[in-house]
Amino acid sequence: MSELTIWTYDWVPEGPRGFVRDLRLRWACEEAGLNYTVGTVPFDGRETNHLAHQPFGQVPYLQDGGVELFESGAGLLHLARKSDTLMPRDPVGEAQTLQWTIAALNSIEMVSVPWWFLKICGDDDNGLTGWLRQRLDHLERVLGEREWLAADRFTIADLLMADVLRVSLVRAFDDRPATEAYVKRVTDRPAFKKARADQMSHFEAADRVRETAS
Ligand SMILES: N[C@@H](CCC(=O)N[C@@H](CS)C(=O)NCC(=O)O)C(=O)O
Repeated sequence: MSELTIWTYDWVPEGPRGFVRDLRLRWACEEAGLNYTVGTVPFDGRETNHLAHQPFGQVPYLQDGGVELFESGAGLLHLARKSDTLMPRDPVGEAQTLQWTIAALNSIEMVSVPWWFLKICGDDDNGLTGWLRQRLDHLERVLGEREWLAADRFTIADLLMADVLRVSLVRAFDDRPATEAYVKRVTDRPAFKKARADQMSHFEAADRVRETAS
């Protein structure tokens, strides 16, 4: 079996820890029992130092033997081919997983990230608030009717949607009990807890290296 390497930064400031998107790939590997190692690229100079691997200077990217790919969503779909723990193999279950995986990225995160960014920049009631509210309200209705987004079971669509929704400002935006219960249900999974703890340890170890070097 080929060696999986999840690439992330060698260090990040405290704010994004626990949310850096390598966590999505770690989490999927943990769910599926796939062995992986973590590789690092320097955070300092990220704008230019690894553009050959990730054309926007971001992380994560994934290496699987001779295959290399960026975009956390693409990485999840790649991993899902390796294990039906991540995506069912029947055509209906697979189609549902694909559509909700894309929905997490292209219907929710596409609004939630710019909204969150404007909000932390101090633009509290920014022009995206109504748009995000509408998307989250629709999702609340869907999640009130089912436990999982696709195929009546956990899939990468839940992993991704819960990761998009667990951002504290998004979570605190109005009261949506079904969404809150869903985020809790998905992030209560041991694989998420392990992936998050491992990411925190990775950056804490980097703090110690920096302290020794300075
Ligand atoms: N659409 C990309 C987004 C990647 C992304 O936003 N990565 C963040 C870390 S979670 C990053 O590298 N930020 C540093 C930067 O943009 O300079 C994906 O899902 O992989």
